[in-house]
Amino acid sequence: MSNIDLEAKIPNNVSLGSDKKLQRALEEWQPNYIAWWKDMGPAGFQEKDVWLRTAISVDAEGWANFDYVQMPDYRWGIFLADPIANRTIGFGDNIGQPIWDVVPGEHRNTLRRLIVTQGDTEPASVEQQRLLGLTAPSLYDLRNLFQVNVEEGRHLWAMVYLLHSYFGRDGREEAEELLQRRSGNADKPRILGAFNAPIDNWLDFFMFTMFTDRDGKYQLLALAESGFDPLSRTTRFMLTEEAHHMFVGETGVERVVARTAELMKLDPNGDARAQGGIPLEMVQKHLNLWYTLSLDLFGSEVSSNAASYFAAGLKGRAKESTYEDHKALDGTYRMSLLKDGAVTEDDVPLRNAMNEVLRDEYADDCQRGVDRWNKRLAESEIAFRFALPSKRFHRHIGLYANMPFSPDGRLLSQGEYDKHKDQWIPNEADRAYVRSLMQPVTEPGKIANWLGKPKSGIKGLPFEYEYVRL
Ligand code: BYC
Repeated sequence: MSNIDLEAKIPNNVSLGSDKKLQRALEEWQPNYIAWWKDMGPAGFQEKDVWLRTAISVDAEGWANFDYVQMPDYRWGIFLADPIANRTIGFGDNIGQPIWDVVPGEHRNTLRRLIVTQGDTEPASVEQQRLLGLTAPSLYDLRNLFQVNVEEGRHLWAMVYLLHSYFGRDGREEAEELLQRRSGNADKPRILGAFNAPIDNWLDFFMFTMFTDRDGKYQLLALAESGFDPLSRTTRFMLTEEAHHMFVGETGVERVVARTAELMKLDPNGDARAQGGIPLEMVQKHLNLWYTLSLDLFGSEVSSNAASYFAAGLKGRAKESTYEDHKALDGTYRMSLLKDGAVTEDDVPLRNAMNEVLRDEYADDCQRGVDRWNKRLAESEIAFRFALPSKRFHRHIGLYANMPFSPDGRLLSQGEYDKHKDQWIPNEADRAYVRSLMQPVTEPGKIANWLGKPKSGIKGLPFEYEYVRL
């Protein structure tokens, strides 16, 4: 069990105190991070007491402490999961060899790039969600938003620790740049597409935490397999925190659905909108948007990058140990491809298909969430059912990028696609309507009309608890 230093300027279990140079470098980055947080973190609530959990160890039991804290004082720490004794590289050409405790020279650039890409998403999401607190539907939701935000901040710390520790001056420069790019800024955008899309309402926030954080889960699972052990250990612990983020998303949408179902029952014409709710068709459009933006985050269907990450032992499959063949040299993976403008099924060499393998596991996981929402509808005796759109619909990366596919996966003419797009993806009028519902509710125990209450509060506390002291 690693030593935990909670009193240090930067709480950590990586013996930071014994490496003065590294400690100094991170302590120099710290005020820049705080300045970024104050500038780009949650607007309007920095001086409020928020009932937050803070990671204080990596024990499966009791790794977190819950208390009121003002966000700029949050104890962002560096925590790596405990090492696994005698761990060896679990896949690719170097299978069976000892894991790396330092960065192998030949993989330095690739690893840095993977770590920077991962790191970039964390502050990006905080920036995207910056204004949401001002329209929170309840104190419970407000607190959950801030919980997600501070933990994305900690995940940035996790990646910055790796950059500072293992990549010298380049790493320190990258760490600075992680604080310079801005979500949605045309001149200095965040690296990946979905992290530049606006999140200006709570339905998008719930969809983001359902679908985009779930991409995070799968990318982190794949990186947790890495032969570069510090990356593996840090991502393993990040996954512990990530679970709550997806909970916020999945139950958030479920509560929208439950409330819409109630309002439909209340209305003489079964019209949720007439009662100030979000119609199910509109929820489906937001689902379409965030699911497809998140599909893009897995990269191209056929990817030589993915093949070389796998070959080198840098990035595996999620839960690599559940597969039989860890070399993936002979296998193939069946996927839909485009040939002469038509969709066909074909076999792709397995290593080149690793992005698609991960994307398919992700899609199955998303489907389980959608099934739970549909169960809610069935219980309410409502005929509507949600569906994940085709993986070809509304894509911006890979084989199907910018091609006019319908949600059920048919290739349309551009004209036909443009004619229907407003029925599939939130249009301006939809956005204006959803925004009009976003009125803050800040009294303990109260909730906005468009959203259902959660089954319980946080950590055994009631929903009525004063999660944020205003
Ligand atoms: N947007 O072979 P390709 C999270 C680029 S979320 C823009 O297709 P590859 C979180 C690609 O970089 C998880 N560009 O892709 C969630 C490449 O560029 P170059 C984040 C994209 O390399 C919520 C080119 O296209 N973690 O943690 O196999 C809140 C062709 O490359 C995109 C990671 O992503 C895109 N969507 O895979 C907070 C893990 N996709 O070389 C946090 C680290 C591809 O031509 N990243 N490109 O300049 C990776 O493993 C890989 O970089 C990717 C791409 C999976 C993203």
